[in-house]
Amino acid sequence: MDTALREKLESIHQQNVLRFYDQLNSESQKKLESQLRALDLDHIAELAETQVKEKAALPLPKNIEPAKAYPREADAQHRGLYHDAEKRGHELLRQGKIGAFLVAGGQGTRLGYDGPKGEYPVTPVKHKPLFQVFAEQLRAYGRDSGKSIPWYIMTSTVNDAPTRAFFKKHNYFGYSPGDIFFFEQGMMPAFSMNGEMLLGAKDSLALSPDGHGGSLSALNRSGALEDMRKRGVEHLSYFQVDNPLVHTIDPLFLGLHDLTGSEMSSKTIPKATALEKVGNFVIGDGKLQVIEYSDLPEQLALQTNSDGTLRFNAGSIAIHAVRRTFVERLNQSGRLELPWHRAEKKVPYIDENGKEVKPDKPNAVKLEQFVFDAIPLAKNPIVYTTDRAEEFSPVKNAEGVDSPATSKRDQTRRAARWLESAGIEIAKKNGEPDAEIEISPLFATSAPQLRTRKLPMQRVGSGEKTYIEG
Ligand code: UD2
Repeated sequence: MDTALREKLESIHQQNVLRFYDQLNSESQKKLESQLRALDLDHIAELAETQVKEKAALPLPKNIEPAKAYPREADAQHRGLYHDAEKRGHELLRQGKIGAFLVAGGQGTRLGYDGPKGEYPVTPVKHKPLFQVFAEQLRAYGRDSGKSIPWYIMTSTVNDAPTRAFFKKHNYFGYSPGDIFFFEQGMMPAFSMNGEMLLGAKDSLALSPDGHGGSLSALNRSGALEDMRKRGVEHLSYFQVDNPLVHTIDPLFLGLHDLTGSEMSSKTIPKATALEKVGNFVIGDGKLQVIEYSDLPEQLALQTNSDGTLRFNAGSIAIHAVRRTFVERLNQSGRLELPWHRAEKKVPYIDENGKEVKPDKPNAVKLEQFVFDAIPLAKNPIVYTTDRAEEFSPVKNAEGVDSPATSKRDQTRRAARWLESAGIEIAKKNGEPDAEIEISPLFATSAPQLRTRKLPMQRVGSGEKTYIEG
């Protein structure tokens, strides 16, 4: 080990991570060294003091008001703007100025799936994995605009190799491999409660992904931003891996984002319940921002308007449009200045005697950055309302709400609605489609597009499993 690194660790009181260094073979020594070199150690020292030892709660804005959002459908006031925005969105696509950005650093653990979450089979009839749903949608949008869409996919250290192998095994789901740019997100060490970095093994820090906010620095570090510049990509259409209903590309939303000069735009839906586990769009001390469900004071979350609707009703579904020059600006200083969210967790570690400890209560602090914390730093950020039934049904839990079962139900419901809008009759039971229905994104990416297609049937009967191929 070079003395400079050792001295640096000593100077920031983190030399304990080298406790077993001299016993390690040279490969293991290199591994630990490269993990340490990947960290900004001055920053680690600062975070250990300010975020770990001190239980610094994120300061909430003093004045919290509901945020205003653009309506889903254009009213008289917005008709002209929405018309221009949709046109602009299509133009941006034709000119190759839109890239897709999937953050897929997460694993399917909560679903009982031991692998990248994007591999999880999610559709009701063909059981397509999440990655395939997104790939086919993006292929369809690229085909329709005559310009293929560069696709940036953020993985994490644990799932990068499996994710790449999965895409390769499936021939990139028909995507051109040259248009997919995989890159890894940053990792953060877990800290003991007294601020020391923990070892997960004698030759490894206890590392975990640095949150989806880290995607904004990983874009820069990985060369993805450079790739965007070369290709002339001006905006990223950002989405998360767990929502198969997402419209990965939405010309109206992207056009609105561009025409309003917004640096970061977001989609919102009315919340299902006051305490639903989604972030809340608010105006905090005059600035648009998201306050996570766990941070919004309950008494605010429960407030209602005189007509009984929720006062804070704008839920965040983690769909954004982000201007490339904004991401460049955020990275200018060399450090992404987003707040760190602190969580106390049970993290297995190697103690001073070299024994592995599996704690039964939280023993460590993990720090993550959240992508939506960039919104208050953006110029002219806007929020646009979408429809839950059309665009949000994530798979997060093995059972119950936001599970594979509810998501499949919602995918079938949406497909049934699209077909009904084209005059197809759907068998119903208690008001619900009595069938499982799946429409390939290559056949149609929206109800209006579906209505332009020649449909292979007149009706969907009881108990049928219907797949409409693209
Ligand atoms: C997120 C939002 C919540 C709401 C909800 C909508 C946060 C903190 N909360 O809740 O406000 O919008 O989504 O579904 O975001 N990911 C990475 N790297 C990481 C961490 C996460 O790639 O280091 C990805 C992960 O693969 C997934 C997404 O980010 O695609 C969501 O992460 P999560 O499951 O931790 O967020 P969740 O469901 O608590």
